[in-house]
Amino acid sequence: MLTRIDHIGIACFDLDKTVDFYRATYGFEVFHSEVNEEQGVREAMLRINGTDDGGASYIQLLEPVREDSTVAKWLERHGEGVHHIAFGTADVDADSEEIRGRGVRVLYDEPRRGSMDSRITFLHPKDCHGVLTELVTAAGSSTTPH
Ligand code: CMX
Ligand code: CO
Repeated sequence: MLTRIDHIGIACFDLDKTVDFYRATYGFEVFHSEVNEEQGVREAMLRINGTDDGGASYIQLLEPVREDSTVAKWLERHGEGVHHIAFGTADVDADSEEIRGRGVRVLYDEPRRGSMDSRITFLHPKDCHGVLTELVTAAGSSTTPH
C-alpha cells in the first residue's frame, strides 16, 4: 500500500546553488546527501515533515554526475524543474508487482538502491499521464526481508 508522498525529485544544474536557494528562501536544511553512481546523480534530501505511516516527506534535489545520465538528458531537453514524484510504501516489491499487473510498465525487474539505502523502482511516465513515478521503501521499514 502506498502511504505517503516520500519525495518530489527536482533536477538542477548546480546542486550547491539550489540547496542555497531552498535554505535561504524556505529555511529547509539538508538532511542527507550522497552520490548515487548507478542513477548518475549527486543528490540532497531536504526533510520537510514526518508522515503518519512513520516515514517522512522530502524534497530530493538532483544534479547529474554523468552526461549520459537520465537526469542530464532530461535537463538538456527541459531545463530545471520537477523531474519525478515518489510514493512511499512498506513493500515496494509487492506494490510494484501489483501495479505491473495493472498494465503499467515498471522499469526495473527488481528494486534498486536509492537514497539512504532505500529500495526504489520507477513507473514509466508514458503510462502515468506524463509523470515519472518512483516507489520507495525506506531502509528499515520493509515488511519483506531482503
Ligand atoms: N517526466 C515525464 N516524462 C518524461 C520524463 C520525466 N522525468 N523523462 C522522460 N519523459 C518522457 C519524454 O518526454 C519522452 O516523451 P516524448 O516521446 O513524448 O517526447 C519519453 O518520456 C521518452 O523520453 P526520453 O528522453 O527518450 O527518455 P528515456 O526513454 O531515455 O528515459 C525513463 C525515460 C523514464 C525511462 C528514464 O528517465 C528512467 O529510466 N528513469 C528512472 C531513473 C531515474 O529517473 N533516475 C534519476 C532519479 C534517481 C532517484 O530518484 O533516486
Ligand atoms: Co527520487
